[in-house]
Amino acid sequence: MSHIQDYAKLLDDAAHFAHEVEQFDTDNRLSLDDAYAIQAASLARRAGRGETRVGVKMGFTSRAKMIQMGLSDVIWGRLTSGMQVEEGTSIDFKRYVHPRVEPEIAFILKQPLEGNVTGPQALAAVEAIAPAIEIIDSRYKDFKFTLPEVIADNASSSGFVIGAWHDPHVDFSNLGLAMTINGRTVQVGSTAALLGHPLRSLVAAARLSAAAGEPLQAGWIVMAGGATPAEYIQPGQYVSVEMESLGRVGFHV
Ligand code: OOG
Ligand code: MG
Repeated sequence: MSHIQDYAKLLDDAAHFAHEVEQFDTDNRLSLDDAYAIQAASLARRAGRGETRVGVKMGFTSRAKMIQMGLSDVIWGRLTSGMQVEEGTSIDFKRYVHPRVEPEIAFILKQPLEGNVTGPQALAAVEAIAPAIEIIDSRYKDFKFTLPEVIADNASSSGFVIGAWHDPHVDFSNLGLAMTINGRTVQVGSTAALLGHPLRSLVAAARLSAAAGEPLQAGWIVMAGGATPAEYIQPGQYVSVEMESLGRVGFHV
């Protein structure tokens, strides 16, 4: 058990003080259960610093992300209050190791959502949807990791930026989107990249969170996953994502 706490401290310190760490499981000794236990223990340390739980992020829900990172299992991580970046504001680059951004769609729930639910049941629990940007920042050197390692590192979660909330009763199965950096389009895609329909990512979040004993709560945010490959960012940049029907969200670096 103690190595769980040791890895949790290693990764939490790396995130807190923005330094990179070496991979520690290249020989695949950690099970997925161990990896999620490290994630939970590392998040408990954040809670100890006053951060509160605000939701869940899904990872590797698009082929584009699976191919970019060379991993193909859907993973999840925990979102806290300390990770939320207000739309339109600036992040301090020094607080990150080597941040990347990716276009996502966010859900906010009006009801708890737990276990094996259908798409319509999931939709009925959604208060609103919004265009979003995830700032991922793997704590591992060169952004390279195995599946258990990235899970232990809270699925690279670092920040999330959410645009204006919209009524979820629009067809958001296949909305075109573009991510721009300093006005230059760097990625284009569609919400359909997320398991064929972003609602499937929410269905998976409901199942995986309940299985971990932390079912999705009313008021929680679910980030559905990157729809395109992620892009590195640099100081001085303005990053924005524009999504068909849902508008634009952005922030400064
Ligand atoms: C892992 C996190 C994946 C997504 O949206 O697919 C993720 C990583 O790519 O570092 O956030
Ligand atoms: Mg993501």
